[in-house]
Amino acid sequence: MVGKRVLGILGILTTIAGLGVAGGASAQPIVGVPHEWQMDFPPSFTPLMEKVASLHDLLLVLITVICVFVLALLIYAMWRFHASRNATPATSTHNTFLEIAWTIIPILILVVVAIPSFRLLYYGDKAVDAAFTIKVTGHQWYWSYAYPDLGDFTVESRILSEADRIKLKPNQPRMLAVDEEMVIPKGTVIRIIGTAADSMHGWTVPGFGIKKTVIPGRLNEGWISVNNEGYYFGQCSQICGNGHSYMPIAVRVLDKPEFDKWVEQKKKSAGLLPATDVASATAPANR
Ligand SMILES: [Cu+2]
Repeated sequence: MVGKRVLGILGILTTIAGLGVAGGASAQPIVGVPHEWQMDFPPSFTPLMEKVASLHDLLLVLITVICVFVLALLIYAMWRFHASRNATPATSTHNTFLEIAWTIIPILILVVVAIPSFRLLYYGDKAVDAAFTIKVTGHQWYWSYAYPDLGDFTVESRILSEADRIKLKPNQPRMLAVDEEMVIPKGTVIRIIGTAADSMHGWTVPGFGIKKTVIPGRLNEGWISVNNEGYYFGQCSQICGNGHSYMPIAVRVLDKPEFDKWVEQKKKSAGLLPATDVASATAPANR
């Protein structure tokens, strides 16, 4: 047990050392990645996840108070009404005050839970004033990301090949690194619409507070707005077949000028811009 814990601590130290190297090697540090011995939620990288975490904290307090109260009542009843202490039991069967109280108080607790829950559901449901839309499509077994508002190019994102997975670079977490990430600008509200090409998949990035089940023939909406640059990771969360564990989600967050450059490059390689005329890349997309 102690040996295991020491190994775990060593693992964390190695991860931290790895992050240092990654930070030096690329402009975007790895921030959204799980680590060994992690407890609790991942840190919140979007306003939505901040709200998810704070609702969780409220519920944790409520549920703890309720459990402690019920346990105390049980222990008290076992002690107070034990046969040795209470040889002749009372015959009363009703207590109007208690019956009203134990009906009304749980109703009030449920209302206290329901109000922030619904608020959070609607907050995460639809993007307000999104800068642009990314259409996420789940395939067996990879993700594709279309940017219809930015020239309609598509990025296909696959897990690293088996050969590359054996020799991971410092900024490539195992089973999470992909050949090409979804790229977004930081601090920008982005509408995510999700669908699937074959079976159901789940587009889930825990630190973003988003978990969209994507379904063939349907469009599901959500949104993200990531505050800081970096690499963030998630995994398909809907059992979708034998490649389920081989379709991680990787998101690279850039600052706005870098992102614009990336978009220009993508448009150019998709044949949406004349290859020689890079200056025209700044012109609005012809749609
Ligand atoms: Cu899947």
